[in-house]
Amino acid sequence: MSAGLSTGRERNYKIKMSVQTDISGRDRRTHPADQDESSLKRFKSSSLAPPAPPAPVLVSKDETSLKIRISRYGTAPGRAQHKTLPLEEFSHPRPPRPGSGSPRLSRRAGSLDPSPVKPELKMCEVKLNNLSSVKVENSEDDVKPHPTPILNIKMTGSEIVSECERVGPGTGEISTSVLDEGEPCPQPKRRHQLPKLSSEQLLPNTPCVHVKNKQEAFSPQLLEWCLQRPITVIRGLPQACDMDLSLYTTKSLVECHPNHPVEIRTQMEQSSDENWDPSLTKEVWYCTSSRSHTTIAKYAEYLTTSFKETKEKLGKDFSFNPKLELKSDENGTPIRRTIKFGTNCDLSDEKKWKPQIQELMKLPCWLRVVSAGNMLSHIGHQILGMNTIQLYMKVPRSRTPGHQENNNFAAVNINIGPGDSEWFGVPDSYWGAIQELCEKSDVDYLHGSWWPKMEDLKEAGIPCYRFMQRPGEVVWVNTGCVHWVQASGWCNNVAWNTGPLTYRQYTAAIERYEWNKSQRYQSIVAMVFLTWTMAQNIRVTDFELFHSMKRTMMRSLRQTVLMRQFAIEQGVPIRFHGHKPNEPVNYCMICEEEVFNIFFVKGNERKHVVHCLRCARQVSKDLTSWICLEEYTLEELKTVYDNFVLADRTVPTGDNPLSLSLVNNNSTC
Ligand SMILES: O=C(O)CCC(=O)C(=O)O
Ligand SMILES: [Fe+2]
Ligand SMILES: [Zn+2]
Repeated sequence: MSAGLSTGRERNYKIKMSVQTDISGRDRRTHPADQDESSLKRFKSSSLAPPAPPAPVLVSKDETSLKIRISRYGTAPGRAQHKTLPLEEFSHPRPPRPGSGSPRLSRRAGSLDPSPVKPELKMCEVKLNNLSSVKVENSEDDVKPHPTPILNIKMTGSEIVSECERVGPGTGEISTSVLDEGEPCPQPKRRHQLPKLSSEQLLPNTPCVHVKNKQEAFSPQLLEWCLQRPITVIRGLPQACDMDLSLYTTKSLVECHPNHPVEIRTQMEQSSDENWDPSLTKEVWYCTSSRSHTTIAKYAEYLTTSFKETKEKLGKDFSFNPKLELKSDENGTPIRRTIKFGTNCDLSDEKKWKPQIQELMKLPCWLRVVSAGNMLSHIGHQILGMNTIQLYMKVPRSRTPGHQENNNFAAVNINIGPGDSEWFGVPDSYWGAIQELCEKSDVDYLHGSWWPKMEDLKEAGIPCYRFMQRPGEVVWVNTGCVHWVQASGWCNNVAWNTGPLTYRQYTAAIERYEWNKSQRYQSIVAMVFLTWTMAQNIRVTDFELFHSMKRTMMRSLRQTVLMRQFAIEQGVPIRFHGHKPNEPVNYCMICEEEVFNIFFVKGNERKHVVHCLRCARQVSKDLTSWICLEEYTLEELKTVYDNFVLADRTVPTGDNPLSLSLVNNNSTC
């Protein structure tokens, strides 16, 4: 399976990383591209299943069969993003509550010069949520709960199967949680559960690293630095890696594929310190925008017009980051224009965007779109914008509302220029506090689009990094960091996600996976499927990561046995469906939860609509007229489960200073 996979070896140069913010005198060095053997163009997906017999037509919500990086504007993720929505689509603001959210009529000057990046570095403590117990899986009937199998990860696959068969599925309410038995879904931390911060700590200096040469770029210290901080600006990286960023300029993109589609968000032009409601009478958290579509060439025309107009208007005061004139009418109501943001432009097609994709291979492997040490490279299919490149084309004031990445994965973003982008970032541990504020501000944290008000954050004691990303600068968004971005000038940005093979990243993704289920929000990264494929591809030396992955697999094996058994008890036929390599993951059409291995379709329908057991039972409790489909045999799953063992740290695996888990060379299946 893992032919061609090699150890994710990092070069262990003994250098001291220089840390500074001065970018003057940045020179272009011409080092040859450093080929890292751990980087692969494409990983094969799971070979768990043998070739499948002719399969029925499966219908899932995502007709493109591709998961899509979340659109930041309140469209549910994973849905086709090529439909035009009605104008003035409000992004899930909560219905107003009586007496709440008194309109703020004060118009503030709206600072045009956001806080500059301070030259000093500040160590930032990254805290993981200590998740409190709240939710207990509820049972529909008021009867004595059916006993649960007593399992632990030291048991063999066969022992787990026997124990599950011994206990049986009971009434069919089978937990799909991948957490420990009875462990409640992790709840977001409220602000009062976190320590008080000084006013200095509320506006911390942004971690910033200046990479001066290739050695520094490829040093393990740079990775270590980034993994230890919520967000980092990396300066000088494209130059150090001899990258040609002109491949991503509007001019080059138009020359390559003028008719390539771009999603447009029509927004109100406003300063990054304000967020007006559409009537411009009060400042709010929810963001309003409407969606439409165009092509790269047409957006480029719009960009050119916007650029020329500003140049004419500003004359000698023109800059690539033009100041916004904060005008208001005779009643004091602000006057704001509308602008168009070219967003979520998909550069995944390897034939179409070969030079653009290849150029990014010059980056250190942990920053690449595809690499052996990136969890998202093991899923075996494309998740648009996550394990493929996404392009943003911006005019001044284009806005990406607040969010965490799908399933809390990390992100890499390069500003191509010529203008700057202004970033705001809040450490992962405060996401619950932001969610609390979203709620107070009548907008849904997960489903809605929102732009936090700095004053509200300060008042709530939420720390926020604020900085400029200049052309050629890379922003590393670490696991779970909440962020929002506004262009100060005309600029393009390219971005993608990565999943460093660490316990922290894995558990953050799993916790969000469970939280998403509790919020009926689709997890774009199918964590159960990913865990099974990673178990085949990766040698895990970190005990905590191993333990968590093994637990996910154990829980998933448990579900398979109990669901199968329930189907058998109900007289439901079980058919082997298989899962072809590189085939995307199935999601329940109703609740949008990942269905790994076992799912249900109506026997009498020509097009088979994927249902999870819970949703199938909602249609008929005893599963009358349903068919159970299975993607892997129990034998296959047991083998993968048993073969996944904690790898020996003492076995030489190349330089791995951070004890990141390494990619397996062995073929296990
Ligand atoms: O450049 C932008 O506006 C998008 C930023 C973002 O959210 C990301 O790259 O993760
Ligand atoms: Fe993002
Ligand atoms: Zn369902």
